[in-house]
Amino acid sequence: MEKDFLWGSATASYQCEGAWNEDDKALSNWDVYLHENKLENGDVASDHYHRYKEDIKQLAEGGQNAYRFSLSWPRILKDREGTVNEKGIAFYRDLIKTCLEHGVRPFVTIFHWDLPEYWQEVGGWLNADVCYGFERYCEVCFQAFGDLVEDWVTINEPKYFTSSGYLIGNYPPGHQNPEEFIKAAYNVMYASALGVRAFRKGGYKGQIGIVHSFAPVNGIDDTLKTKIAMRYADNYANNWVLDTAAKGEIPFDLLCVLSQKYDLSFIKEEHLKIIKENTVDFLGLNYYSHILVKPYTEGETSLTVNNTGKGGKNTVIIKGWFEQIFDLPGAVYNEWGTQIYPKGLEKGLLEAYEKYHLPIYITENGIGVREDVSVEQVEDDYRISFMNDHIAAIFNAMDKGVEVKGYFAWASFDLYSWKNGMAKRYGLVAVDDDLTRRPKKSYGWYKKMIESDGKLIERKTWD
Ligand code: BGP
Repeated sequence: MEKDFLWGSATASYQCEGAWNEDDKALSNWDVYLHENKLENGDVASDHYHRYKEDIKQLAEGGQNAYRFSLSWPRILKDREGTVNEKGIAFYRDLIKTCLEHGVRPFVTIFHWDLPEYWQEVGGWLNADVCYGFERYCEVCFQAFGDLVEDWVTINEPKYFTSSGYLIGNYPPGHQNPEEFIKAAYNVMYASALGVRAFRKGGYKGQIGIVHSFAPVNGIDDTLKTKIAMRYADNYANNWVLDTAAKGEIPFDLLCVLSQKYDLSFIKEEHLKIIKENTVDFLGLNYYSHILVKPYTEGETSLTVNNTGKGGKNTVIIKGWFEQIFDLPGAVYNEWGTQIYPKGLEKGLLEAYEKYHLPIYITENGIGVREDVSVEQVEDDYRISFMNDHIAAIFNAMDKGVEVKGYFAWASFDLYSWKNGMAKRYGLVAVDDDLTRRPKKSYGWYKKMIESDGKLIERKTWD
């Protein structure tokens, strides 16, 4: 492996920090949404806010040389005017310094979904003012941490949180409105470009990228009809984020189709110019699964998500565009209906690199499982085999020339899974109900694998 290859793991502020109302933190949209709906929340989560030193030490002892985490916007800025909360800055500076003291590279996501409620109140991502609020927030982060951090991510998974919040309706603000989804999605990509512009203008050291919920698209056959369905699915799932961030171009065929049905007058020439001029340095790809599609047959658009882990698949049918399909012979799923499909990662990496020619980090990869964490050690052989096979897929892609520069397991330790709560565990380290940390078997395996410089990976090929 290259000497500077990053082997790490990842978390996100809302999912692990807790301390939701401490040290002058403002409310986030997730605080309010989960409280109002009386749902399991991240008030305490993994209590990382108070235990980050222990967590980072453990991560370093696990042989990892990078930690991907996110900054909480409402912890850093108190209001829409952008008043800085010095306590928030002090917290993250200390967290970052702790990383550096342990030889761990801080890989910082500026926004991982916890929007300040003061922005949600005025329309959230439907209000273009939020884009400029985000720009200001980025400037504050670069100024406060730019001397210590060299790897920046503007936004985590634009596709996933905007479709969940504005189309499917299972994330805040809980709307189901295609027009809103399109507008929010556009504003998020514009905001990301403004963040990149602020980084370049300030002349900060290092690199800046975006993280995408990468869902490579496969088709059931090679017919033209299926290929058209695949293009629709790719535009829906991937291209509007990746093309826009990497090439500075919103897919033109997507705009053509959308403009027939929706008013796109919120798209302004001056924004497009900023998007074009401020593309990213690298792509962060979160990989959980692929999507298999067939041509659209009948029925209304329908999107379902399994947030219970009790049966049911995450299904997308978009009227006139495509239908996602499941249950081909031999397919294996986790309890939340996500197919386990490492082959999709190899193929997806080849496709993404061919299209964008940018360095790639796998910024998340992992498996969510119900686990009894009261035991001395969780024997998570399924996680070891999941990670082995996905890393093998990455190695295959690298052998074929794809420039992958790092891998982050999701997650560093157990944390709150959006809408699934603590029932769906991803950590390399178990976090018990009393918040005690106990490394799982996978933590030790990952350490040995990193120490072996990847040689411990059992290599695989797929037909
Ligand atoms: C990604 C998010 C993460 C994380 C992960 C697992 O989409 O970036 O924040 O939650 O998915 O998803 P979930 O917790 O819904 O199973």
